[in-house]
Amino acid sequence: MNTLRLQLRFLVPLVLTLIAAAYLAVPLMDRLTLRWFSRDLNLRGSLVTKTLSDSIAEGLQEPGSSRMQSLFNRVVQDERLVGIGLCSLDGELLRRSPGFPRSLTCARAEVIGQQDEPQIRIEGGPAHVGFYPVTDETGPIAQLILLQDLSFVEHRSQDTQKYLIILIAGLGGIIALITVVVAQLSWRGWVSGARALLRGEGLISPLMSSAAPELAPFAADLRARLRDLEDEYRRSLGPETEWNPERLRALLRTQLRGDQLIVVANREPYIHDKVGDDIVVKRPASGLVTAVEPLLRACSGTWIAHGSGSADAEVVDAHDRVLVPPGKHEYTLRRLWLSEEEEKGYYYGFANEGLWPLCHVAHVRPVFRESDWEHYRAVNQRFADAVVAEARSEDPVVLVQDYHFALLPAMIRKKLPRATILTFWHIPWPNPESFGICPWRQEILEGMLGSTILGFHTRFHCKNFIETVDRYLEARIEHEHSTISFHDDSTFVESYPISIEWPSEQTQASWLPVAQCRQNVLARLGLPPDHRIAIGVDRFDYTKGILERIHAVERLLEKHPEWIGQLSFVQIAAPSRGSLEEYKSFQERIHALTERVNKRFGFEGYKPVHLLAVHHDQASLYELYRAADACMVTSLHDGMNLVCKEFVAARDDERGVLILSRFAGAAREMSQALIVNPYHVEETADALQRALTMPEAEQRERMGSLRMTVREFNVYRWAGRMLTDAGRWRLRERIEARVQRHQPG
Ligand code: ADQ
Repeated sequence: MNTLRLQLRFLVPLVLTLIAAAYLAVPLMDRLTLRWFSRDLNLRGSLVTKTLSDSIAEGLQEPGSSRMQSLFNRVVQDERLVGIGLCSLDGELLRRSPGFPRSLTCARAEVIGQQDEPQIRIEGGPAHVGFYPVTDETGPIAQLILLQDLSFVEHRSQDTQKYLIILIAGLGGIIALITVVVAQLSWRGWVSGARALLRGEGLISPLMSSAAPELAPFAADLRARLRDLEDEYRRSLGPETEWNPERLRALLRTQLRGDQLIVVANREPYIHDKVGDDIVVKRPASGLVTAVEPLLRACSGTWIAHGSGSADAEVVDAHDRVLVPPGKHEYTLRRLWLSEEEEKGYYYGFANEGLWPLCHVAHVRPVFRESDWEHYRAVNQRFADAVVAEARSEDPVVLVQDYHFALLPAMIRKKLPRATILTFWHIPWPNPESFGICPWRQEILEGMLGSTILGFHTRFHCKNFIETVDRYLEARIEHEHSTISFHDDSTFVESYPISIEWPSEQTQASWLPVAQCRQNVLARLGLPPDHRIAIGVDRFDYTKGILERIHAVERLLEKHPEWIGQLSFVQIAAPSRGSLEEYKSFQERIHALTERVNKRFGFEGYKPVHLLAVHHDQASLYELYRAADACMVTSLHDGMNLVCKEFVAARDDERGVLILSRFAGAAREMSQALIVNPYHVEETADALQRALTMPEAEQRERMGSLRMTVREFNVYRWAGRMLTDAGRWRLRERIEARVQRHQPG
């Protein structure tokens, strides 16, 4: 509508101007053409006069003869010559042809003949008046008046007018069309610019691009102002939006009326290991555990997981249950034992050699083996049986976690049709073409559609999933409600961006000051006190972009040799899936690369890259986060990534810079980080340079804003949104069941 109004505002004056131009141009054209034709007719007249001169001279010798008259009669047979008259030198009209007006005297013809537009109107229309001397060898002997038809000029002028108007109208039409197209395009450009601006990228990203480097300071300033406004807005919303354990508990009490909560995840939140004669408790390095544990601690319930610790079996009761966290006993951990064969086929095989690379498009080829699939199916069934055994009612709320359990939802639904099953897929979902290579794609989709609610980190993954179902199953999809109906069940597909638990005041109070953390970390690594450090914290996995990160550090040292001896990159890599060939060779490549870079730029007492491939406890992880100048998260593909959120949570001093891959789900929320394409080593190296030289005020500004985002969009909000949706769903089901009960017949 707005574009239309804008275009009309431009087009109406344009059309009016063209009409006015046509009105002015037509008479001008008429006069111009008339002059051209007059000049031609004069030439023609002179020629005719010259041709007739001899005959006229002879005629004048014989005044009584009729030769002159018959000559004139012949001459006017030319359709253009409408009259001819002969004047004596003293201005007397001696002869005239038929059609020559009586009123035209020689004197008048002479005056008219000298004008710019020598014409008179006679019976047949306008006529050109030419007045020419007739000469012989003695000099002028008479004057000849030639009247030539001018009506053809009028006809031509009318034709010219017609063509001119058509031309102007055509021209107007073309200009209008171009205007409309240009206006549409530029309007769309502005609209998308404005939309992007509202998303926080805005006109800034194009401005920040290399296309307009001179505008970069302006864009940075604009971005800073926008951030201020955004922060101000968030602050004004304040505690209204805060999600915490109390609110989650209240939600369970009110919306879910204290219904039983069962979590199914492959990984257990606490591992009991035998070290010598002692049993030690370990927390696994897992994003899923980091996210789901606070939920169960807040709401109690049962966590069913594979018992993988060497002393796990020693601490459980007769029903394979143990209360956790150790010493606090806030919820139940139910362990399920897997044989080596089962673990190999279901966990390492189908889940981690098949589904993991299938969903992460990170250029590692998925492997699908029939035997792995069989184990995957069987283990899923065993977990489903465990859920049924743990359920105290026929409608518990079951939270199924991750790609290890794609078949579980439908298996639970079969035994507990009234259960509310929330499945959360912690890794990306690929596009239908990529997913299509899985030989059991249909079974997997059908299994997942046993869920009441199916959650992904981002809308993009939801869209991919819905499109995959659309491609491979006969299901009804309601796009506007994001719902898939398959057989008699329907599944609500929604994005729930996962997060971490925001550290409590008590936890924050337990942290050492940042300066102390720096000192401890530097001392541990044998580095001088003013040394700068960048860090990476990951499971040792090929999707995390560790290789690309070390290449970027190497490139930085090449481009800015002033950092050699001043900067070290510390990579903490928790051992992961090391028995798989792909992981083994990847980890070897990282070790080799580290060695090469250290050889190239290191010297006695200085290593540019410190690779610590060991598991760290939470306290030492946070100490490292607090000690770092920059944290590099360069995943090649990541559902969300929690390390970046932990880094931000650890920085209560509002310093330190986050470098974040655009291929991590977290990049959608954390736009104040330095966002990079990890495949572009140069770009990542430049971002690292920018991070290391970033003024403190900018660090504070960026970190302050990031902290507010992570604090607000915390893991309780993630769980709360899912459970609220589940509560609404259950209420609807109950009402529907009641209505059906009261229906006659
Ligand atoms: P992960 O692939 O495991 O999670 P991520 O989200 O980064 O990835 O979580 C890793 C967790 O392990 C973090 O809590 C981190 O602190 C911890 N960790 C890493 N290295 C460690 C080390 N050396 N010692 C101890 N702990 C370490 C999957 C998906 C992610 C998604 C999460 C949650 O791949 O995209 O964010 O699930 O949904």
